[in-house]
Amino acid sequence: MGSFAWEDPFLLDDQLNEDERMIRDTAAAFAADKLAPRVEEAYLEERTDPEIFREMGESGLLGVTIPEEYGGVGAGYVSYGLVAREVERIDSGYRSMMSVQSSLVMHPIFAYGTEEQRQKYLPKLASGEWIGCFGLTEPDAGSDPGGMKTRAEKIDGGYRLHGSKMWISNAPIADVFVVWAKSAAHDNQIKGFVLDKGLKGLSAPKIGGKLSLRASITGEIVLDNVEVGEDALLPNVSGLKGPFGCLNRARYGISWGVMGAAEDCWFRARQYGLDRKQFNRPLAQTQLFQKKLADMQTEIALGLQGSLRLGRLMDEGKFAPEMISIMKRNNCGKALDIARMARDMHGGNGIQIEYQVMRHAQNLETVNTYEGTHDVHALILGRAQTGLQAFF
Ligand code: TGC
Ligand code: FAD
Repeated sequence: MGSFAWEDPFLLDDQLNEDERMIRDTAAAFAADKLAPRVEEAYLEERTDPEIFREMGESGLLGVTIPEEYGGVGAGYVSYGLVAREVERIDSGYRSMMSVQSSLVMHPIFAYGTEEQRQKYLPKLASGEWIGCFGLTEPDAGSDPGGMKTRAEKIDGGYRLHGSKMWISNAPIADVFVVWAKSAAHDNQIKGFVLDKGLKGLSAPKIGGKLSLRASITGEIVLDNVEVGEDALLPNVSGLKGPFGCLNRARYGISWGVMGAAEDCWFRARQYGLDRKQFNRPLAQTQLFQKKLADMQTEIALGLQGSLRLGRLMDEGKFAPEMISIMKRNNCGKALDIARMARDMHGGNGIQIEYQVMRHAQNLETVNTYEGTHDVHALILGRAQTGLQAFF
């Protein structure tokens, strides 16, 4: 019989190889040294320090799955997930910055771009010298990105883009914009374009007033007849499977990331319950408190095992998008429940920034919504098992 490690019930650590543990430890050290000291002020002031991208790049946290010849780490999807977990242990906004750069900007350039595009963009995105963003959502096309209105019109030597994107992570500080538009020259199919900051007609105003994900800057992308050369087109993909191929990877990373945020809430709630006494005994010595801790432990242990299995399948090239929907949906929903519970278990202190749990809970509201809402992933799974389309 083995012993029981309460904080790692199924011995996740034992299921990782040496390289994965090393990448995980690097990410954990980075998160503790560079992110944790900044997060309270960043959240309160709604401020994003672009320098974080450079620091992440230096520590090898950007483009984990991108081959080394393009500046990436050349590691697998389990490693990528472990990085997301450590970064989101501090704040979902920081993980958002990282996963947009890696999965939503570097991945499409690597998977759908030309060799020239790879050479031009990937090393600078990997080092964090350039910051990237991904524009799919529009004011009138969120869960239904196929309803986008942004258009690319063919002109001499290139394209003219017109439209607007909404809720775009990193956009106001981005150097590189991956945007998706319906292209008249390609049967009105959705095509990806890579735009450089500074193009005439391209702007990215900040969206202020967010009560969630405040450490990660969000903006619009306005495309006012932006003219680009042929070299801006990502030639090797057409249709929604282009953006979804990127979202598969980001959603998978989120499934790990939210477990990091949930673990932080669980550990803090446990410690708070051990330290605080009411009715002459620690809160942690009450049955209700222990039940909540047991629920947190159970959901996190199961969620991590699910993400690990999915990561192994991704590394073997055997994943299906529906597997990702199961893990993105369930882990986000459970993490949100856990963070709200931890807030409650901290009593009045739970609303204070220094106890961290309410910040996580507020962030997880966004994470439960972006990259496919909780309900949209249910519809993807419902369709897969009934064969019936219930979106419309
Ligand atoms: P549907 O008919 O299902 O599919 C259209 C085409 O796309 C293909 N496809 C996929 N390919 C690869 N992976 C996937 N996961 C795929 N899902 C669909 C599909 O095979 C088909 O290809 P083809 O060749 O036959 O044309 O499309 P639909 O219009 O019915 O879609 C419905 C639905 C709900 C599944 C989809 O639209 C959806 O997932 N909506 C959610 C939207 C979403 O996730 N938006 C995310 C925006 S980006 C973001 O939030 C970034 S936040 C990042 C951060 O800050 O961390
Ligand atoms: P809607 O689609 O209008 O959904 C509203 C509600 O209706 C939800 O509860 C939804 O589940 C429900 N609903 C929708 N359709 C159905 C249906 N058929 N049946 C039943 N219920 C339904 N997008 C990007 O492209 N790039 C980014 O970098 C990015 N970053 C983001 C950062 C933040 C902070 C936020 C908040 C969002 C970000 N998004 C980004 C956008 C995000 O992906 C969308 O918000 C999300 O896909 C939901 O779209 P929506 O907001 O238009 O909601």
